Amino acid sequence: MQRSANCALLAGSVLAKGMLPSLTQQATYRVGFAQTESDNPWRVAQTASMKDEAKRLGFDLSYTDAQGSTAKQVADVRSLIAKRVDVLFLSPREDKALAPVVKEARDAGIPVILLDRTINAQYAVPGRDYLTFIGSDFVKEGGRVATWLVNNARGKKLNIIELEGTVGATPTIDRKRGFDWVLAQYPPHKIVVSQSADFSRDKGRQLTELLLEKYPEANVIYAHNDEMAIGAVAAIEAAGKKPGKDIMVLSIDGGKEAVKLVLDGKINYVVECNPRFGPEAFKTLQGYAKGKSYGDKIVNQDRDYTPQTAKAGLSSAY
Ligand code: GYE
Repeated sequence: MQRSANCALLAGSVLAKGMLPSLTQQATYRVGFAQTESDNPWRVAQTASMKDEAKRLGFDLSYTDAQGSTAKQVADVRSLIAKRVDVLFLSPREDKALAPVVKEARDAGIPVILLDRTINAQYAVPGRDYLTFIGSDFVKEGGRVATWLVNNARGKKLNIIELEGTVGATPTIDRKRGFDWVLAQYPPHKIVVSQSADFSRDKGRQLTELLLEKYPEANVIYAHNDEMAIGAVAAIEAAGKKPGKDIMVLSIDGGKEAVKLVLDGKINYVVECNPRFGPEAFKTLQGYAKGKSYGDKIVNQDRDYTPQTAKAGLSSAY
């Protein structure tokens, strides 16, 4: 980690350029949080966790909501830079498109911590352009779903529809990579089609409706998040079939609604992706100010929900 010395004095100066800005220890901080959208329970839970922790610590949090628009998120980050926040938390909607503003923040002397989605190292480098990434191991999440699925195929040949998340978002890229890699080792199971439904419930429902018609042999839906899986359950029912039985449904996130659907037998398996980032995010901020070093990422540990464990996990699901 390259840290520019005494960044409060150097902020925005030529010397600070290209290096990770340092952070002085203060009783309170002005913190920016650039969120991607707020139209689903995962985002709502994440924002609440960030706001609650800021409040508990008495830090001033400036929050922006990009409403599902990458262009708006770029503008939001620039507005937080203009506000001269001390630290910026960013959940980058896409990886490449957000890299330039991460570097603009760094050059303005503001350390950036990436939350829940990261930026690939070819576009922005941890320890130089931003401090670190806090989030789940998405490749592992996809791999866990595929492993559970092949172990529970019950002699059936699996023909899978994969509902991908937002194009260009790191969880989409990695959840696909992890799942596809494991599945490729278990022929004759296969993915019949893989398309984006943008992490959205409604798009998940519409796309499933279309794809079930086009691929009547499909007997599994693997959705990159709960929202799309819940949309898929509705589409399967509308087609007169039984979700969880005629067509297996698997997803990632682990919100209450999806965990309840596991209990109802309509979703077969969910890998958790915990949205409660507040405590770890602010702990990292304070640790950095104290001079602690951080690696490229801080990986959240996530549970899973099977028909056997869903009941016990429901009350603590977000
Ligand atoms: O799975 C999804 C959300 O970036 C890890 O984004 C996050 C994902 C999460 O919209 O539901």
